[in-house]
Amino acid sequence: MLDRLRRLNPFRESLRKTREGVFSRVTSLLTQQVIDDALWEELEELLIRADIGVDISLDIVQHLQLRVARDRLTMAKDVEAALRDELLALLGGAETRTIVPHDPLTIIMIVGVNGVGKTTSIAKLARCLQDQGNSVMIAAADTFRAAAVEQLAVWGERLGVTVVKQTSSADPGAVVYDAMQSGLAKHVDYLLVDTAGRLHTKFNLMEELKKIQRVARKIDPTAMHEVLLVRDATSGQNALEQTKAFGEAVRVTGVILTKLDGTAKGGVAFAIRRRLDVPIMFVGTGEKVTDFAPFDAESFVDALFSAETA
Ligand SMILES: Nc1nc2c(ncn2[C@@H]2O[C@H](COP(=O)(O)OP(=O)(O)OP(=O)(O)O)[C@@H](O)[C@H]2O)c(=O)[nH]1
Ligand SMILES: [Mg+2]
Repeated sequence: MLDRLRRLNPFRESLRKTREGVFSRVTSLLTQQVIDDALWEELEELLIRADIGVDISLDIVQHLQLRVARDRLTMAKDVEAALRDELLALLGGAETRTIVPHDPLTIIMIVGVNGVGKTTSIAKLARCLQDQGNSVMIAAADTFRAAAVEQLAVWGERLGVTVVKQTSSADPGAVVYDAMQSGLAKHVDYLLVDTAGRLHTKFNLMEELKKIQRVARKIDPTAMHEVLLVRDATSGQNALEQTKAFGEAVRVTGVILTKLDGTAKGGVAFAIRRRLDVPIMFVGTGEKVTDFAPFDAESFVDALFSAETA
């Protein structure tokens, strides 16, 4: 029974390190009887350790203090419930956002710095969309790294998805243009665009993203319908600047948070949400194509606190 319940929450296993490293301590801290300064200090420290960020952790503690005073809370377990509320609100509440299909072809561009898991996430997303009964095509617009097209071709074969490609060093905009024409001709539902990893500080590379978008708009002025920024959870607070820079170059509509399974700093999700002000839409929970889940704030917060219940 417990196993079944555990499986229901896709974040339970991937947040294990964050839960065991930090939030189990938060829970035991909040079972102490008195609510005093020492408790607040320790709570703040633990939240910072989970990589929620110093400013956000301070805000959370301040809100909790106000709430304790206002509602005359005396029981530590009430503080835990209030903390869960705070965390949920930081993630934008319980409402989830999914990809809205665009007729006749929904184009989703995947962007991010090097090695964060863009190509793997494309395969995972393709599979997820297929599972929902959609037809999918992939544009291999990472023409920069020699092995990138090959990597996608392997995934394409495995998933039964057509990968539109040109020679490496081809213009990524041209690849997308071709792929859009082909996708429209073949009446596919979704076109996923893989892009090269790029440092957010490299002006030309950020301009290239805008150019890909401009080319796509020649065929469909409403493109891109989604721009998903892939963020590696293990890179923590340091990488928040890149998150912001991508948002300034293209209209990022959502985040895919990868490698959540490899870190005790899963709290970075809260910092990303606040910094970028777009929802986290999917989470990568491992290297397998099935290790992928739509983001759900309630399950995420719940998995931070408890290993057992659904
Ligand atoms: N543990 C874990 N590994 C992941 C996850 N997502 C991707 N990876 C691994 O991260 C590595 C890089 O993944 P890629 O998909 O090639 O990353 P990329 O962003 O496309 O890389 P570039 O195209 O070189 O910028 C691979 O070894 C993946 O298996 C995840 O959610 N969890
Ligand atoms: Mg790649």
